[in-house]
Amino acid sequence: LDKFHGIIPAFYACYDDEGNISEARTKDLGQYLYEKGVQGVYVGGSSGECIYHSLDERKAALSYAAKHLKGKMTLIAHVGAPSTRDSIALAKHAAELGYDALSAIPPIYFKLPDSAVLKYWSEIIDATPLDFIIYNIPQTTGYTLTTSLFEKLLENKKVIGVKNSSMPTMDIERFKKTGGDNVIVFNGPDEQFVAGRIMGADAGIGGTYGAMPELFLQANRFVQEGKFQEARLLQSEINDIIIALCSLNGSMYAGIKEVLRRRGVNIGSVRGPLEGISSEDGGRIDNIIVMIDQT
Ligand code: HMN
Repeated sequence: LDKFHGIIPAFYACYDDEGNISEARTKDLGQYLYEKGVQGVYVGGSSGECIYHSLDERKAALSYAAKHLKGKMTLIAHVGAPSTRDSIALAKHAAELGYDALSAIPPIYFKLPDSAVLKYWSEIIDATPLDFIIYNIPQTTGYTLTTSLFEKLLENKKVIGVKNSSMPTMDIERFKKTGGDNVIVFNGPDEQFVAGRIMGADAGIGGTYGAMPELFLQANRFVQEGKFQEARLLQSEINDIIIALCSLNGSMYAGIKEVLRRRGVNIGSVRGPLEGISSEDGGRIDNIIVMIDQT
């Protein structure tokens, strides 16, 4: 499972100037992250704006990322979709492209019982030979993974871990305790990356890593070296930056994309209903870049 250990940015949706998924810009973002030295990418998740894409667009996003990053880093495909059928189609596509693992949120919109959630994940897992990472993100899906369902899922050897985006770091501790050394637990909330690592997360997948990969790589090194005071202080600086990104008029992702654009990586803006940046955001983004560069 070593290939999953480290900093794994959630890959952003890369659009051309007309708002279509862009292969050229996917390549640019991939190259940027590769040069920063990240362990892998998580493609087509929340930060990939998957929820706003057609099935064909999602397939294209997975294809472009694989085409330009396969062999360079670990590739995780998020394939969760409203229907099991679409999720399976995405899973098969990702397997053909050579992804290292699949991942999926639980079913969304209708509140379904654990039996349906288990069936949904199991059917995705059975559709390909790939390993599977459960995605627990209660604040957006309304569904909370329990340790007992987690245990049941782990009976399937293809289930290698969980990306936990719930806020209590205790959830990370519980999942790690339940799965032990055979599973990999990913920290989801970037605001508590350091805490998550200390509570048992082996690695991190995050939506703000792309804006400041060097800072998360450094925080991870501090934790590995047992330099917890340094790690805590760096996390505090990171949190100032995340709060500034979340305080823009535009959506956080629009802000991150503007940061990237000013760093020479243009991946377009965001798709509605996410809001683009406003004119007032310009100066705030100047500040955010100073914060990132001075940390
Ligand atoms: C993804 O699926 O693309 C992200 O990795 C999800 C990730 O856990 C993010 N959570 C949400 O978007 C709700 C966080 O990285 C989040 O962006 C960050 O903690 C800032 O709030």
